[in-house]
Amino acid sequence: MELTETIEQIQQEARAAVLGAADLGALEEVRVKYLGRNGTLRQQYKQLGTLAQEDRPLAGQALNKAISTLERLMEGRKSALAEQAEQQKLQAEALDVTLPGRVPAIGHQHPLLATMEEMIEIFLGLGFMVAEGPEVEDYHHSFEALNYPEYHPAMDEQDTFYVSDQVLLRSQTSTVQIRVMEQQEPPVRIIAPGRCYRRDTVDATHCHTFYQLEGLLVDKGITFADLKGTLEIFARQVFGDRCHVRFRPDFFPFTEPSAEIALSCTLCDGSGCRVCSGTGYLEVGGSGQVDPNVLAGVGYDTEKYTGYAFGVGIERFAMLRHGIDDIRLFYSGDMRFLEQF
Ligand code: 2NM
Repeated sequence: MELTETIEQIQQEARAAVLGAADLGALEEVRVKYLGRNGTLRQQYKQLGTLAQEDRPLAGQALNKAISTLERLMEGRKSALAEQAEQQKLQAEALDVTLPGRVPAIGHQHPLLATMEEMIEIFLGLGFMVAEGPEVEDYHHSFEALNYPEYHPAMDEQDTFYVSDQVLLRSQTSTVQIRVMEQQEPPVRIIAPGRCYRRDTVDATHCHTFYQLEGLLVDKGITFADLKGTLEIFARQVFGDRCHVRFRPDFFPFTEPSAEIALSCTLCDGSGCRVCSGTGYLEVGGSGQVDPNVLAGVGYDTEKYTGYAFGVGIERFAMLRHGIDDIRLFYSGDMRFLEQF
């Protein structure tokens, strides 16, 4: 075969290989194979010597041309493949900036705690201070100091959750108020908000664990009228000016006289509805003049000082405030419920 034909053949073959190279790596292999120092095409320079003197220039030119053509083709292919690789890389790293971001989950206050804080704020505004005490109490602060005679039937519903004979979970935050009175002389003007425990069968309105806010005021010349006025102001600040506070006689060992506290139903304005069972009123707690035995028990001079005390269930207020009909929802930990607040 003539050298020029061989060159032509190799060039065709190389051309196909260049165009068929799938990536830069394959193209480099093609380059080495044909244009490398020992590449098929460059090897042809050696053949030039075997030709007759007069045939060499033409064949040499053909070889030079074949090489430069192939080099140009190679350059073109190389930039096309580089461009393609760049595109693929960009595509792999593509970031869709229009995708919605991941919103971090931010917690918020539990509805019970929020209600408690609102109630606390109102009493702070009325000049009360917040007192705190242990949730695990002794028999003395739970019953004895609160004027419960030993084995009295009124202890029954609270006489539970014993840790030992003399230690139990507190059933009311009155225990906190006793502890404060033991520490200081009147005037005393405190509220004790917190968790309490009681013997109760769980249903839509009762739970063995619940939250209470109690208040205590002891000073010279304190009467039942002070209690009524204070609770009326409190109720109106929570539920608005139309809210009316009803007092009905009740019994507690630690107060005398004692009264049940009920608020006119804010949902039906007292005309009777499902929430207030048609009565127009909702019971929220108890109250009374502190029994002189309780004051004497902490060493106060009962000839000089009188006082009033009250206790309300925080769940009740939270249920009224949000229209919640089952107390168990508060303790369920159910995010579908909690996320609504
Ligand atoms: C209530 C109802 C009535 C109360 C009594 C006392 C204390 F410490 F003076 F004895 N603190 N809280 C009290 C009175 C609590 O809750 C239903």
